[in-house]
Amino acid sequence: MKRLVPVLKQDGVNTDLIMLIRTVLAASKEIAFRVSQGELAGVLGSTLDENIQGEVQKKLDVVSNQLLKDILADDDSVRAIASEEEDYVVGAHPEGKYIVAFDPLDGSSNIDINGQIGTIFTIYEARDDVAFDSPEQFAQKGSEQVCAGYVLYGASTLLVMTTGGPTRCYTLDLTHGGYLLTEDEMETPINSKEFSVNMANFRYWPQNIQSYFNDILYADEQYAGSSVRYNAAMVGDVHRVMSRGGIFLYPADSRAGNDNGKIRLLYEANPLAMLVENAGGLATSNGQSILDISPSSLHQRVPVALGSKEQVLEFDSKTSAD
Ligand code: AFP
Repeated sequence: MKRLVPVLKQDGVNTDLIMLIRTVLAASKEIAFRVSQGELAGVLGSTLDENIQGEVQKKLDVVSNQLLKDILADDDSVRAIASEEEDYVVGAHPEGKYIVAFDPLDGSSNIDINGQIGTIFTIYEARDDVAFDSPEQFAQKGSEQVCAGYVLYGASTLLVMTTGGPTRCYTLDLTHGGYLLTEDEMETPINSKEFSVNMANFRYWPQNIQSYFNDILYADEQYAGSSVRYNAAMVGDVHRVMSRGGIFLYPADSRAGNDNGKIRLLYEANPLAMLVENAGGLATSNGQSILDISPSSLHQRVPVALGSKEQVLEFDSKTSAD
């Protein structure tokens, strides 16, 4: 099995970016170790704090955020850092070539039940036309990402990553501590009968989304035999969708603060959209390509539909305003 660095070299990735990816992954291995230790590492449970999203922070969220921030701030190639757990951009090295954003621990409600959780990360080239630590550094479209990936801390620890080419899957080999290539090119099936969505939000959805689900659940015979599969960790749900097909949905709803849904553009939607599309799937927001959205703020949220191409196209056509 091939190791990570030779694969990246074979993909023509430049040395600076390879080194930076290795930095991110060094932190991911520390996190994987703490996840595997669970209660023994003292990382389960909540802190008394809330993050910028108004969510209570879990201890592992805070530990993972600190690990990533510290290791990235030490890397000369990093100009600025943004994290779902930080209110503001963290400046690093004014001459650094790259900016890095991450969700240190996605799916944190799963931490205490030993469920799937993950780290999502994205890398862009730094902009020279704005201050090194300005939020404008991160106001780049998802199509500008030079690397997107996630590490899924599940039964095994998986790295799913693209540097512009195919989406590749690696497995953490605990015997030598490195990621080994286990799936050369992930391919999202073009259609399926699986739906990944929090159905309990039905009452808060606009009418077009409710009608779409009424068809699937009750009305339209072509959907007989469908299943709903939901983890409450987007990283796990998207991994399933990419592996065996399906659609992940988090629409806008009528609850306070959810007029654009819950998923953050920078830390979740953009990296996962790039991974899904480079695996042959599709990722949209209100019918528009997620990767074409011009960001308006660091912690912006967007409605999300991503996964099997035909299912996403069908969702967009059935729910479009026209
Ligand atoms: P946390 O990491 O804050 O737990 O949020 C996870 C998440 O953003 C995404 O990974 C899930 O798909 C979604 O929230 C789950 O939200 P609901 O609990 O509202 O279904």
